[in-house]
Amino acid sequence: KAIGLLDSGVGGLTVAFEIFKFLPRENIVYFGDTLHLPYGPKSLSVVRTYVEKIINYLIEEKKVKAIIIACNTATSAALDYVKDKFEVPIFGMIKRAAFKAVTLTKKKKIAVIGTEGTIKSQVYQQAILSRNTEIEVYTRICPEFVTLVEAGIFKGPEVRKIADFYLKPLKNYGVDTLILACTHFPYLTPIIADLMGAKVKLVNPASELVAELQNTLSNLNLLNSQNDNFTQHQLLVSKKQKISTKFLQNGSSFLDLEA
Ligand code: DGN
Repeated sequence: KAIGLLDSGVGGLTVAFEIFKFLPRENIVYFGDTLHLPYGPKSLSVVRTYVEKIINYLIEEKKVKAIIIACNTATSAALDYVKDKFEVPIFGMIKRAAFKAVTLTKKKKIAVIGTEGTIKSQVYQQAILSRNTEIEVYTRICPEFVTLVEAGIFKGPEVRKIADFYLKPLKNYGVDTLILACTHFPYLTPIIADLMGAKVKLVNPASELVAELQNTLSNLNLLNSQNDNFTQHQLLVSKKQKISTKFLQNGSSFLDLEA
């Protein structure tokens, strides 16, 4: 059985990438809800209905053994709502990443960059403060990052200018830890890291998630073993039921696969 992943577009592939790297025996069914992209500016209740529908589909039609909501906006909107509604374990992007940032910050100043939905939901802020109330959390909504990544533009002067606009205030606040709280953003890691400077630690929630996934699936005896047959990964999108070349190119460039 496979693990089902969902996002609004190519962002969740950054999570798939971590799974391929650390749990190479696992098969993935990836659902990009390109019909409803972007999730970021939509109301959380609307996003919740999309997420519930996709989870239903992945469980009923694809028979997945676990679900990863590979999108911070969708996690903010729906994780608490869906997690006890289905019989398979459901994972989100946020808590572990927030806790990791708490352990990393020395200056007690953490920045969180994400979509409007994620930042306004305050889920990161609450998770961080639940561990340490002395931490100052600085947030920034970066919608253009999603647009750039979906367009396959990951570097160059245009990206640098937009990134500088978003990140400068956070740098000026003196944060020493930055959470990439949108699964689209790891595509832009080189520029973000360069602009923030070597002293600022970046947290990619996907890396934290994989550790949690491994633990939970192993406890439930759901990890694939050496004897399990390897079936192919599946990539599905909702828009016109077909995958655009752009989507494939973007995904492949991140995953380092042949397009
Ligand atoms: N990748 C999604 C996230 O992590 O929040 C959001 C992208 C979007 O739909 N705006």
